[in-house]
Amino acid sequence: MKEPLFSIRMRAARGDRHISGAERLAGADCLDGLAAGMVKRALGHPKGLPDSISLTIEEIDLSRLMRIGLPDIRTVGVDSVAQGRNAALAGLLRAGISEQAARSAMQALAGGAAPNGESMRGAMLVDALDGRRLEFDAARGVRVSRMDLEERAAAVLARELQAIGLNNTHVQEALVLAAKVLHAPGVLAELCWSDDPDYTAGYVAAPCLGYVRFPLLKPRGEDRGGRAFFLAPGTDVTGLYRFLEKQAVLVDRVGRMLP
Ligand code: WAQ
Ligand code: MG
Ligand code: MG
Ligand code: MG
Repeated sequence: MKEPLFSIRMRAARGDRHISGAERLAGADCLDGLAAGMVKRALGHPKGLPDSISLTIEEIDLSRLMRIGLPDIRTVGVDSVAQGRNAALAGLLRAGISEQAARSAMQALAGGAAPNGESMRGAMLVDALDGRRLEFDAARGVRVSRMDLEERAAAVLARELQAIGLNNTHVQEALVLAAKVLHAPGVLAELCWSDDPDYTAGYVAAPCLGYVRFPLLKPRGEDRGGRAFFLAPGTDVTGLYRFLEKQAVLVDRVGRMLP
């Protein structure tokens, strides 16, 4: 990527309803194209037309750029939402999350984790032992940004995802986000399913599991979804926010596609 490097982020909402968000890193020559694409995406979102779209562009401090790899990817076939959620629960338990914390996070995601009963703009932070919510603002959550794929890694990933029929924006963006989250201090695991009504897949990610996808974690048509990051008890939450929101991360290698 050309220097200087910029963070470009979009967020679209209608009133207090979160519609869409996106975050990329790019050189100055790519910013106009990315901005146009983000505006188009916000205006064409299945959650409806936003009444506000914010774009933020900020230069990144390259001396502090961190380079990481993507987790390995695996898909677990499931026949129903109940089976998907049970399999995701089993994954979280294997990653060391307590059953209470895993179940209460799932319940929150299913019921709309924001105070207005809808999806949050960012992720919940959940104590991995007692299940307590630790984010500072329950509508906003923590929004992970300042991360992207390097061009060469993006090309390799697109080719490899293509080969298994998974080359879509949801998967690519979720992989990059999960990679950064798994490198965050104190995060033991992540649980996610989309808030887009036509996208039913979700995943559990953890250092010991990689990125494990489940094609059905919610019913089609459902527009409540979100993310939970499970934290080791005693994690410095302020420091975690700083890392997730501010630390620039470039993904420069892909993981394995596991059967
Ligand atoms: N930081 C924190 N939370 C976020 C972010 C972010 N950058 N982006 C989205 N979220 C939260 C927010 O609560 C959204 O409502 C929710 O996650 C869902 O976001 O392998 O598409 O972008 O097939 O709709 C996962 C499965 C797809 C991909 C996830 O999420 C696969 C997806 P979406
Ligand atoms: Mg995203
Ligand atoms: Mg997204
Ligand atoms: Mg969405």
